[in-house]
Amino acid sequence: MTAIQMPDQDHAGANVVRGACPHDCPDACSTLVTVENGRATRIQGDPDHPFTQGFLCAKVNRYLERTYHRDRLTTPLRRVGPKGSRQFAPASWDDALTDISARLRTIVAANGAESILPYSYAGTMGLIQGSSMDRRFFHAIGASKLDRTICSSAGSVGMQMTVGANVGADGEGLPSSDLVLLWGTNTLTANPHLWPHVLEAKANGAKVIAIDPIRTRTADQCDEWIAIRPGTDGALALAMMHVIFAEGLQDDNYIERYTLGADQLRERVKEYPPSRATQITGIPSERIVELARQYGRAKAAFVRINYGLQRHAGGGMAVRTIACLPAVVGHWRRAGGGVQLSTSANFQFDKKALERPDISPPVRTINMIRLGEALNAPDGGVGGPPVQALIVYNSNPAAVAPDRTSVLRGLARDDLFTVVLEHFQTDTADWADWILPATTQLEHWDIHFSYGHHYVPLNRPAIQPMGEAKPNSEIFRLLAARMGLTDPMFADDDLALIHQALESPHEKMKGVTFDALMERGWVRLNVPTPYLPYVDGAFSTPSGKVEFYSERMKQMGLDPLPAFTPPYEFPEMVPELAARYPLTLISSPRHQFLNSTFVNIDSLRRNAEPEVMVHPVDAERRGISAGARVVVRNDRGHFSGVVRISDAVREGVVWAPSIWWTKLAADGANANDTTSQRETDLGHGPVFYDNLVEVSVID
Ligand SMILES: Nc1nc2c(c(=O)[nH]1)N[C@H]1C(S)=C(S)[C@@H](COP(=O)(O)OP(=O)(O)OC[C@H]3O[C@@H](n4cnc5c(=O)[nH]c(N)nc54)[C@H](O)[C@@H]3O)O[C@H]1N2
Ligand SMILES: Nc1nc2c(c(=O)[nH]1)N[C@H]1C(S)=C(S)[C@@H](COP(=O)(O)OP(=O)(O)OC[C@H]3O[C@@H](n4cnc5c(=O)[nH]c(N)nc54)[C@H](O)[C@@H]3O)O[C@H]1N2
Ligand SMILES: [Mo]
Repeated sequence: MTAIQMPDQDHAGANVVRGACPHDCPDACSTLVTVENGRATRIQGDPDHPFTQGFLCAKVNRYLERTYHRDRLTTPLRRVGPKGSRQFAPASWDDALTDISARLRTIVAANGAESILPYSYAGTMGLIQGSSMDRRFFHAIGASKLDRTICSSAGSVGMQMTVGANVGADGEGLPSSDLVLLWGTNTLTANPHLWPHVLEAKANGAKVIAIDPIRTRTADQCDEWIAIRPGTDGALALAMMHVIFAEGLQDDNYIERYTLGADQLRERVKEYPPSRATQITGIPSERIVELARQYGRAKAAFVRINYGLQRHAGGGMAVRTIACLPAVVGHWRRAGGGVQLSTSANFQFDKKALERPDISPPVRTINMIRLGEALNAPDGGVGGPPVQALIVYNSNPAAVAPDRTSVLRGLARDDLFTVVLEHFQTDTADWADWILPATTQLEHWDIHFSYGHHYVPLNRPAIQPMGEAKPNSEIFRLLAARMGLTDPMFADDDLALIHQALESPHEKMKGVTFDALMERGWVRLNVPTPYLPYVDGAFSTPSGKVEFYSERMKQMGLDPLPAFTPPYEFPEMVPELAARYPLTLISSPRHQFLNSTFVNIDSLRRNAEPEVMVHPVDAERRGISAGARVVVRNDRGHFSGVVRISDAVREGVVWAPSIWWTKLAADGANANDTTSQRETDLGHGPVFYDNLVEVSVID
């Protein structure tokens, strides 16, 4: 089993340990942790890392406060009161493992192993603590599989349909860019290490424009804010292409050589003159024309889309449509040009060796955003046995999953056996039968990828585990042994797993070796700086070209050409619903939180209450005054907050900075009490921001 191997001193005199930020963020920072007498005393960004550039974000600057928090879980806890009563008693690991493995065996015997559901996401993005021994364990016992769709699947598939993979432009090319569109992304909050590169572009003369229904802190820093209606980005991109083709601003040579379906695209965009897009997007027609000209005349426009804009019914199509733009104008040819949704598909670790999908029998797959349905339907929602055991790690579904009412009804089932691996007693842990204490990034090994740059980070443990906490990998190793799994793959320790992940024949992984990672803490993938993935085509679509026309989309029964797909809850499409619930709720991250992580950190929550930002016109119509307590509701549920009245939201839009721990909110609810389990057009993703509500003052 894995003993924590403490690292040697990295720097003469000071015990500084090289690590990696584990959180779900494109920046995947490299860190330096100072350790004195076995205690971590400082964490900082690696000054030598070209993307981290020596600074950390508001949240991870508090990582030590989080690690040494008074509420850290330090022993296994067994439920001793009724479900959800939050009554637990400490127990030994031996008792915990004995009871959990016995319960799982009984459940398998009664209903088959598919009645066990793993539930995890990106509490840590580490490959070892996130997707290695856990996957082997669930594959070996034959548990149901989980489709991990909650964040990025709509956009990822959108990129795959157009350019072939979720591989986009390199942020380090930004200094060469002459126009930057921050499109549906709150860079300063969600991707702050891109910002220095944006500033370089700006210093070199680029205009920086934010396209967002909210004037976020990022939009505030841009040259311009374009206040688009939520869920309408596809229409804007189509109208831009309309103008570009109409005015001859396209790059015919690039189109000819590297794209498929240009004639059909030209025909399609004729259907989207700026006047039509104005009706859909709410952006004045002149502004759309001007934006198209700015884009068409630029030499290397950098379009940063992130995941915010794809959380609507047509999220996949919107990303696919925007991803057509750089091919139309040929900007993929130049540093600083192109679209970036992600860089993740460049990281070609040997995931099959880590996860061993080959040992899984054919089993059903459950979509994680439909957890409510999965727990409540007698057949898990997809056919087969009911879900009888839920094993949660790296996720807090009672706060983050859509349609919370339904999720909670499921978690409250007396006949559901729930195990939660956690650092803290989260909203989800409250419903557990067993809570198992997990280590944090300072206490275990890991290796990471990034979805915003091209460097592989290694994380070395800096301190001993707190109390009896164990790494996820170790907990699954121990469970595997108790379940009678004797194959040597269940004994691989974390360092062995890291080595296996690095055994990749892929060209981009050349030079990414364990020794190099140990020495520097991070290694750039084997790609040039900046990396121009499509400078001479080489798209990984079936045709090898940018697919304006997609046969695969057609086969899925979808429009093979870019189009505007309205939100499910687009007011003009659902007038009766909109009469009752006229406002669109966006519940994107609060600056100081990382999804629901850090909400329990005093210095980050600062006694704040959940807030609801409302436009002055909408506030006046409802007689809402600043500071009032309001309830936000629809037919799915409600939550409350304190009102801020501001024209930083578009009229018709409300913003509830998220994702609150419900037990730290006065009413025990959060924005996901109002969100739905519906799926996006591509990738079966969530539609968190496709959500009509009404806001009213609480008397
Ligand atoms: N501080 C902090 N950083 C984070 C996170 C966090 O919780 N906190 N979460 C991390 C995770 S998991 C992710 S996936 C990324 C997400 O990173 P982003 O995608 O940047 O984050 P979001 O805040 O979800 O969405 C960004 C913006 O999209 C806008 N938006 C919503 N709907 C639309 C639309 O239809 N069109 C347009 N144009 N804009 C729209 C929102 O108003 C918001 O300002 O950030 C990561 N980084
Ligand atoms: N309304 C609304 N809902 C949303 C979103 C939104 O914008 N609005 N955003 C969505 C998005 S983009 C995402 S990615 C999801 C995020 O959903 P989750 O991936 O569930 O993210 P977190 O809420 O941060 O919860 C992660 C949990 O993992 C735990 N954890 C961290 N490291 C470890 C570890 O090493 N071991 C174990 N056992 N546990 C660990 C943390 O303590 C934390 O409680 O939420 C989604 N939900
Ligand atoms: Mo996410």
